[in-house]
Amino acid sequence: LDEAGPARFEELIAADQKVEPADWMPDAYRRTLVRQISQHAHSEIIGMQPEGNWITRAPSLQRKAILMAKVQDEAGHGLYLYSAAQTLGTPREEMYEQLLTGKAKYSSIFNYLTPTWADMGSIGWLVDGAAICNQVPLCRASYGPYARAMVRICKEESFHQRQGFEILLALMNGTQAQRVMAQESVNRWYAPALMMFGPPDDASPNSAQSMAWNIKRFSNDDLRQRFVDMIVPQAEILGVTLPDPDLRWNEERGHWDYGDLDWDEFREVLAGRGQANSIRIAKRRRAHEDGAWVREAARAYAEKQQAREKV
Ligand code: FAQ
Repeated sequence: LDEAGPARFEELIAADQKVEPADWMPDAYRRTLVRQISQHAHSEIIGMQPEGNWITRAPSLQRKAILMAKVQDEAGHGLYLYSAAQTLGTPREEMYEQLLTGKAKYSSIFNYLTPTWADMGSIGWLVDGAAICNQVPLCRASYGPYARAMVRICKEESFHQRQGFEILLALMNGTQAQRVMAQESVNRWYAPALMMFGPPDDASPNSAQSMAWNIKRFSNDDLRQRFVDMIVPQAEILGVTLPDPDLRWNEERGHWDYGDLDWDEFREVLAGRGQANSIRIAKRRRAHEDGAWVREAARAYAEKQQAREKV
């Protein structure tokens, strides 16, 4: 038993320093981190599907190469995040199991369908844009392995956002039909992207404790506001209209006011009744089963190496 552990933990948090895997930490801190980091990893892995849907149909060789690189980055993000979560003592197999059986959550946003090419633009611009707003502060999260993983992830997300913006810009500079396609897509992705930040602060049960532990640095609503303030001028440059009649500059607050979001829709998606929940999980299960031989081969190889080292 590490008697100095609890006091040392409090000191680290008070001094805004990093907690490392071998340090003592409260069970609830460990559980919160495993929950958040594993859900984040699952989001990256499931998040490959909406865009993976367009790799074979990208409109040019260059667009296809860029999209493939982006989807591969998402796989990489998922893998570093599973590694970060494993340092807290939860085996990767257990996290996979939670995802495949529907016990673990992943971001609501990946349960929306991607019927048009413009959706690749909207995902990059709005979904990666929201991801960056949410994740840049996580580079300062108190748990060292999570914070460090976030640094590289955020750099890659910035490239992802720019490529999405550029897809929409090309469409908005294209034909009338392309402009209509871009606007229609932004109409579908705007509100779900705002919901990515989670429930409003007064309905966010985890925020207060996560902020006290320096895991979250800003509340869900503060980050959502930051995102709205960021995308309004970008929408102007693109020439798209954000589908919110209540969007207006508030001189007093120095921020953009925005309309209420449909939190019933959010709850429905979290309950598994979004457009694509069952498609996403079925596809993930199939991919996991198809990959069984790779895991077996890797295990057999590791055992062989270990046996050799013993000789
Ligand atoms: N979807 O008390 P809070 C990406 C759950 S970006 C589903 O406020 P918390 C990049 C929440 O888990 C997307 N569930 O919770 C990419 C909790 O349930 P629980 C992933 C949500 O944790 C781009 C309950 O509601 N990013 O993948 C959502 O303090 C393009 C109550 O909520 C991250 O995961 C939601 N939107 O705050 C990839 C970032 N919101 O667990 C491919 C890290 C809330 O108690 C393509 N995570 N819930 O059963 C976070 O920053 C936080 O976990 C929040 C939620 C802010 C998401």
